[in-house]
Amino acid sequence: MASTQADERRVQKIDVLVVGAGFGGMYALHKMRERGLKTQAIEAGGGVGGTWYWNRYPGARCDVMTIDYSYSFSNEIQQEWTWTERFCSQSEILEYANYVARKLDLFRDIKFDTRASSVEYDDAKRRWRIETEQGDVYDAKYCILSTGPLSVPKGVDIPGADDFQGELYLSARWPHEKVELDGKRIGVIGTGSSGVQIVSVVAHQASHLHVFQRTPSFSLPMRNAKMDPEYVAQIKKHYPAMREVTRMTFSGGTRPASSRPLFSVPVDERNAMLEEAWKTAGHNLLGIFSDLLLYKEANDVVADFVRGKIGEIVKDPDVAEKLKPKSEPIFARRPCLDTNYYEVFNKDNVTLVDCLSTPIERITPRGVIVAGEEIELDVIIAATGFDALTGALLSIDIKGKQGASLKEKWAEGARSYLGMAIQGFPNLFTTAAVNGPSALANFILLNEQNVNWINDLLDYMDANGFDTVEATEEAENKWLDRIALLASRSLMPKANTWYTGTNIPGKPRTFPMYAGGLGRYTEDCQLVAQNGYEGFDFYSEASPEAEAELAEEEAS
Ligand code: N01
Repeated sequence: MASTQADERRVQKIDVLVVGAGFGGMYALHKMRERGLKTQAIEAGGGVGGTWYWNRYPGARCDVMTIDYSYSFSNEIQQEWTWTERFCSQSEILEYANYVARKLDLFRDIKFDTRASSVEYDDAKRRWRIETEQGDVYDAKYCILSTGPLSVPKGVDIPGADDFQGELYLSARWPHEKVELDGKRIGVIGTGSSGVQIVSVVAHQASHLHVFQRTPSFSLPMRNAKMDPEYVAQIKKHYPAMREVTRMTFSGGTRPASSRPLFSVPVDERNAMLEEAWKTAGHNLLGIFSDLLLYKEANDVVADFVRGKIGEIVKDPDVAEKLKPKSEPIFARRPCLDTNYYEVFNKDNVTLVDCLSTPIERITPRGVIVAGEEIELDVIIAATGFDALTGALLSIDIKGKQGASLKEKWAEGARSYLGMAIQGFPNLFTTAAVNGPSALANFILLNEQNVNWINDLLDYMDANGFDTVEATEEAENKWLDRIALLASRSLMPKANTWYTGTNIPGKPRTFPMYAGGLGRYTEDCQLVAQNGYEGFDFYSEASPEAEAELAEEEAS
């Protein structure tokens, strides 16, 4: 931590530094300011909203219902804001984020276009020194990392990508200015949630669209619709009570969750339930039986049902067959929600390229080579995913006690306690991060739960005269055992996805998220608090040097 005098002059001394101004960072900033702490947030993007700031590709839309995907901490906010659609567009969610930021007067304490480069613990001062790529230096007692699970795009790992002379866009770094796609020859690489949404829209704009699909995804009909004002009024009237319930559910939302295992339901009734879910809202398919993520044979029934629907929609049997996912259980990779995705493959201007049998060999100045043939393109859209869960945290040089690096600590996989605290990194917190439910739960409610829990922890510290808190190694180990146990019961670790890290070459294969649901996770966290913040070590005012002196005095 070499620093010059000039460096020291520009150090800004604050209580809390929050990294990220997505929904987690925004709430963390608000809550820390509310408790009277001098708090600064920094954000790499040019505005608030996190993922919704960056992912502004055509068709970008949330796959969680808007009545759930919104802050619950302020009844004023949830009464004042009115969503227009069941599943809202990226632009409306971004508007919401900006509305909240204005309402809470957050902008004055967020520095945009500012990316954290290093976060280092000073053992002697028991404080964090945070440096940014833009040259800011902060000296903070606490650091809250709300960097998001899906914020580092994987990019295009295909030879020749730099040679392409046409327009190449990453879905997760979509330009702010209008991109003209009408009448162009477009190639979309990747068919996860982003790719599926893009394809469903640009198929109607392109002169010809090539969809480069490696692993097919299961996609379910979103059945989006305008909100009925009477329904909105009913939700608003009962919002506070409704939130009390939803934050203790598995997903953190109003999606149905059944306690009935699939084979407990007679076949006719079961089929009727599947049809009804498909017709009304595809995501209900995940919740109408209790064992779809636990029992492969039950999962197979739903997977077969969806494969059957693909076969019914897509007219060309060869194309339909290629679109049917076969290698992984349904829901083991996050299901996509779409609007007429499979239908676009019936259009004459859409060609599916099966990259499992014919991989993209390289990108050329004029297009893409597949099976030795060049497909000429004006535009390539890469929806190739993210270095998820750990990518954003590990892109910062984070060093804890005695200079220990987080990168080394996490070389074999992420290790933290409750997904909020890391042994060896005192007074540093993460929200909605790896080792918690993260992207498996309603992201906004999870962030609220995390920030509230951290806030309560700080209350406890204040009440007891502690100034430093650190997770113990034992607690971290036990927590990781719990995560592993929950994962071992789930089918989710079976797939090669960003959940398991297998989409990034060299990343250790793990299933690092808490698979027990938001409600159970919340109870686990509550229990830790009730047991006097079991699994944490606390220290009081004295610095380590002062403590060492005291120990010496006592010894003599
Ligand atoms: O990323 P992904 P995403 N050649 O990793 C393919 C959330 N989200 O951005 O699986 C060819 O799912 C890759 O193929 P394969 C949501 O949680 C939410 O789409 O590696 N293909 C895969 O098909 C989601 O789960 C919303 O074989 C290549 C695709 O790219 C998460 O974000 C919307 C390739 C990547 O899919 C991530 O979704 C969007 C290559 N070299 C995202 N490299 C909503 O709320 C990669 N691929 C609706």
